[in-house]
Amino acid sequence: MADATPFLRELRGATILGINPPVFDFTFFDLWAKPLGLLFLLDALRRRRNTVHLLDCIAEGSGERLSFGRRKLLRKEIPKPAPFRNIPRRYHRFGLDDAEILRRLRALPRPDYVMVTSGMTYWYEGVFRAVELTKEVFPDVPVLLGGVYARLCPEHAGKSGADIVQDVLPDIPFIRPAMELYQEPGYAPLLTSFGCPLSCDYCASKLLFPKFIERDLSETLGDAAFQFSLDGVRDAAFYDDALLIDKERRFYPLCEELVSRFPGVRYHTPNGLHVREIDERCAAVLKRTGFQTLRLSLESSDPSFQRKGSGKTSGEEFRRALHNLTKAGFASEQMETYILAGLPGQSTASVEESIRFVESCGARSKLAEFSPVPGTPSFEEAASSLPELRREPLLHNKTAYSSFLSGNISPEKLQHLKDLTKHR
Ligand code: B12
Repeated sequence: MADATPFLRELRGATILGINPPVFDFTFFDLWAKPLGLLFLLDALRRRRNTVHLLDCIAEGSGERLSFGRRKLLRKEIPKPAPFRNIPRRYHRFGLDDAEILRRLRALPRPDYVMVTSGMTYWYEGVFRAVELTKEVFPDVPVLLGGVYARLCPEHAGKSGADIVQDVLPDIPFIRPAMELYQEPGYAPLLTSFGCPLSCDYCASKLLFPKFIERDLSETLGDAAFQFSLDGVRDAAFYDDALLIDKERRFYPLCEELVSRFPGVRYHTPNGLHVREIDERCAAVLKRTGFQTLRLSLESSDPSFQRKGSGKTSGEEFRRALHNLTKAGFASEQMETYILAGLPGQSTASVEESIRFVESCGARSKLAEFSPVPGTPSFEEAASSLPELRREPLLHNKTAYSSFLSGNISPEKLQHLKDLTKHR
């Protein structure tokens, strides 16, 4: 646990290898998932006259093309780790296998530093493996570990074998992600702001980015222009937590520029949009700009639950947003609505009611199984009945926690709810 920011800021003339580890999980899909923080960091380091390389164990192992620039991920069934022994679901390793990672590491010039990123807290097995394999090939090279897991579980990440665990936000200007390090980037991850001004009980955005930081319009546009100039990139996914907040000042001017400068690009919002913001004009702007797939954050139609979500939306607002989107020309299959399931104290009936409500508004629902995220009020609530959550981040796994470990929702009931969301 340390702050390597001053060191990163001063680093010049070094060779740096960035690694996105393989993922060990029950399920994982390429929902336009790129290691954005690491890619920003590599670009920033290169601007300081360092030489950078990337080993993305997920992207490099991917194959068949899917819709909207995504790819099918390499996947192999593996034995379950001990805490999941009794969970009757298949467990997989996504991305390159050990032999392939070793081969690729050996083919690279010896770096002066290795930067390993991390995603979900419960993906640490892949992180540990990446550090171990790196140390096997480059035993004397210092390894820095950063990313979501490192920041939310710094103590646990101390056991990764990395030399430095970066648990704070590096205060380094991020200009654009180094997407040209991919042979076939496929799509552009875009970000107009870091963090979120809201503070929902189940979300760690405030912990990861204590201040809501908006990027300049010109900066985001420069970033987009560069990424759209890369071979074959016709799709872009926004990673923002609060894309539509203050939309008149930020989002609308951005869209105006995007339409005129990059016609034909298709946009996606895999991270949910705030539905309260989707008034008639906003829906029309989304449509005109070329948004193709929208995910909407409802979480629940239950008012008592909505308070946990900062009161950020109500059923009536959702109905209105849906009406506006439909009127603007979005088809129901383009709009999926996140409904959270498996929270402590949440009844199955309330989840079912939320699903029915969403369908009655002409939209499709997408169940998001709850993952307790350390440092959040929902985590504390979850940990009061399952204290092991504090010791073992694997237990934060959404599939494992919500219906098998917590008993919050039985696997049969969860399946029933999933069936309700299936479409013809
Ligand atoms: C975009 C996003 C997604 C995308 C994909 C992201 C990806 N690349 O894989 C999608 C929509 C698919 C997704 C899905 C889910 N997500 Co999500 N997601 C995010 C989000 C909004 C942004 C991540 C991001 O790219 N940020 C921007 C970049 C710039 O930041 P960064 O990568 O963190 O990097 C920063 C630092 O860490 C540092 N850094 C990064 N790497 C390195 C390396 C070194 C060496 C150093 C020094 C520094 C460094 O640099 C950056 C700037 O500080 C975060 C919330 C957030 N605001 O971070 C949630 C978040 C990570 N997701 C979360 C959750 C809960 C989920 C889901 C489980 C939701 C659900 N119930 O279905 C699913 C899980 C999917 C799965 N397969 O299991 C949780 C974490 C859960 C956990 N236990 O860890 C978060 C924190 C949101 C929350 N609810 O609190 N997600």
